[in-house]
Amino acid sequence: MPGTCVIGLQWGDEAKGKLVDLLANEFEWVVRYQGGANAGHTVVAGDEVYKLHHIPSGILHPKVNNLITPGVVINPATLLDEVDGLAKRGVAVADNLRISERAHLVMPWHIAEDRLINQQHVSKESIGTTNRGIGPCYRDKVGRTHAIRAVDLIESERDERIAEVAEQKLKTLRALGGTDEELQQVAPERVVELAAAWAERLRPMIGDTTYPLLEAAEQDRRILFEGAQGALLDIDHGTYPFVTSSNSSGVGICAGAGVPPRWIGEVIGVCKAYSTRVGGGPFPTELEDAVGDKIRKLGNEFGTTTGRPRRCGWIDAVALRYTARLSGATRLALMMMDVLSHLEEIKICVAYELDGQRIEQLPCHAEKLRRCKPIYETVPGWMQPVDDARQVSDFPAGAMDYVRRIETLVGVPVGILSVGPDRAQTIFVD
Ligand code: 2SA
Ligand code: MG
Repeated sequence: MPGTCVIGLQWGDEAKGKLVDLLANEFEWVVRYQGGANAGHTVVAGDEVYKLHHIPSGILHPKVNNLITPGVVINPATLLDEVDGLAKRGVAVADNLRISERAHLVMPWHIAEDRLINQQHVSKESIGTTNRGIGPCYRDKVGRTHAIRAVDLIESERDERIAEVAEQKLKTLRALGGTDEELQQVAPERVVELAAAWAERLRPMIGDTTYPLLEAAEQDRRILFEGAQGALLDIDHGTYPFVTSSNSSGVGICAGAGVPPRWIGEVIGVCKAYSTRVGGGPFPTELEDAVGDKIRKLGNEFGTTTGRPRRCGWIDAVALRYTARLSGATRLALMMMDVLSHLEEIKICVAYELDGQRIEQLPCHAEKLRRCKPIYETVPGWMQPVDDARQVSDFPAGAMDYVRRIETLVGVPVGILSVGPDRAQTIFVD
């Protein structure tokens, strides 16, 4: 089967970028198929740290063809910054990156709308978006009237189309109470000019990705699909409304990439050995105490895109069992095992208590999930560093007991363990 996917099973930041970079060598194609510049994939190669938002993590491997397919929303300015940043460090981008002409563009008004709407609360709390214009861009895509796609940048009626939408958006932003600066940012003449500059640089990269990808799949070429965010943030299946605006669980691959399900074989479900969440929304196993602070510090749990401190807590097997099944995970990758080495006691959430009843399934309603109290199993910490581990036999028994317990609770075998950011700090489990 040609297709392998890397999917986050929690609320994002599971270290998917590291894994994709590590696996990319074995693939001819690496595909980003949903989300946008809200993603922040950190890849460490030797002494170099790369923070990628749009560009597939396969870009660091010169032989890999990288695709950004129709389901992604692209901020052209951010994408170009990323291209330039990589070029400065000797990573050539132009030849091995193709952007789908069907992909929608995040325009300056989307960023302003995101900020203005994000201040409002849904069910007592703000979603806490990344303010990258993601929700407003996907909303316009589905609404169809005000959307701009990559193809529009390179078509002859570009200026008219953009000016027309900008006029409409000016009215919207005024009504939402946009600042003078925000209104200036979306002035039609300004955006028309910006778009012309983007078009000139992006034209060689914009094209069809669907036929080449279908051909690659039909010819049994190896394709790696790189998920962004995590399954609990899936617009249809996550902790709605505290989610992102795309299908970030395994079910999103086909629609976002434009490949039928028959070509997807392996799904690597990536999760941390604990949980984190950034932004608002229920988080049953959250630790608002010194242990949470310790995990944040040891795991350097701060947003790659926004620098926000991430909320930290224990691993949640109820949520993981759900997202692993939903995403069709065939293997788990358990990341950041090194962080738990410093904890005397470790807890695993095995079920929830909701209104006095034990439940083992994730409730759909955010308010219900907020009322869920985790039922924990407590295990002793192994209190021994594991960052030098290179094979399973290097792990202390307590660490492997923890791994085995997680795989039993989730119902999927652990195939990969990670003990640090470096490529070498990855252990493949037989
Ligand atoms: P948005 O901006 O509309 O997608 O926000 C909606 C919710 O989705 C969450 N979200 C994320 N959660 C974790 N990591 C993400 N990417 C960045 C990273 C985040 C950062 O890799 O660190 O730098 O802050 C990501 N993207 C979206 C978001 O927090 C909202 O809860
Ligand atoms: Mg991230």
